[in-house]
Amino acid sequence: MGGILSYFSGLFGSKERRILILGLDGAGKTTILYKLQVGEVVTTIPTIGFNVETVPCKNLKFQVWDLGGQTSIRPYWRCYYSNTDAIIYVVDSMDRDRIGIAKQEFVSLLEEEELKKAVIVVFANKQDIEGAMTVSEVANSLGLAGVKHKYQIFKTSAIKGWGLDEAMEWLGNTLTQQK
Ligand SMILES: Nc1nc2c(ncn2[C@@H]2O[C@H](COP(=O)(O)OP(=O)(O)O)[C@@H](O)[C@H]2O)c(=O)[nH]1
Ligand SMILES: [Mg+2]
Repeated sequence: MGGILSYFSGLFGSKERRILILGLDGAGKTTILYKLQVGEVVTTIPTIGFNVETVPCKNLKFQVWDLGGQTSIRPYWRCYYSNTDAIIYVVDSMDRDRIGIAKQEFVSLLEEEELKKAVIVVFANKQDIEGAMTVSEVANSLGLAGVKHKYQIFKTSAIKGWGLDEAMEWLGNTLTQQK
């Protein structure tokens, strides 16, 4: 087992943690999952028909799927919400056209009863691209200032690996301090 695995589980303590990585399609979620190198990514398609990527990494369990689009499958997302410790919400900082939809999806996540206690980490992703929205533009577009959950936003580039370790460290610290 590589050092990265122990690095991650070290950050999060011994308690089991469930982390959802969510955002619109194309935001960079799958790229982040591979970049974090937490383990083997297994893609399953629940009968209802949306892809869920799962990576179990010792005491950590990452689950990833795309938000937006088909409204008929939404109710099934709830099956995955219980006992979620954190949500990593990934935003494509270049996608100005869909930032409004990204916000709507974000707001509905935060309204979910089962996610009330989840810590929120926003990744303003694709910061390596010139002309991308800044972190504060992304924060404003999502209405982050009004969020009741514990949250933090990070500037990331999944491709370059920028900001990922910093964000995971913050999350690890925040979760271990909580309980
Ligand atoms: N330039 C750049 N491209 C990225 C970044 N993250 C993801 N991408 C690209 O964006 C596209 C969608 O990424 P993917 O991880 O499949 O998004 P997902 O649908 O959220 O899983 C791919 O072509 C990625 O290579 C980033 O930080 N910078
Ligand atoms: Mg993907």
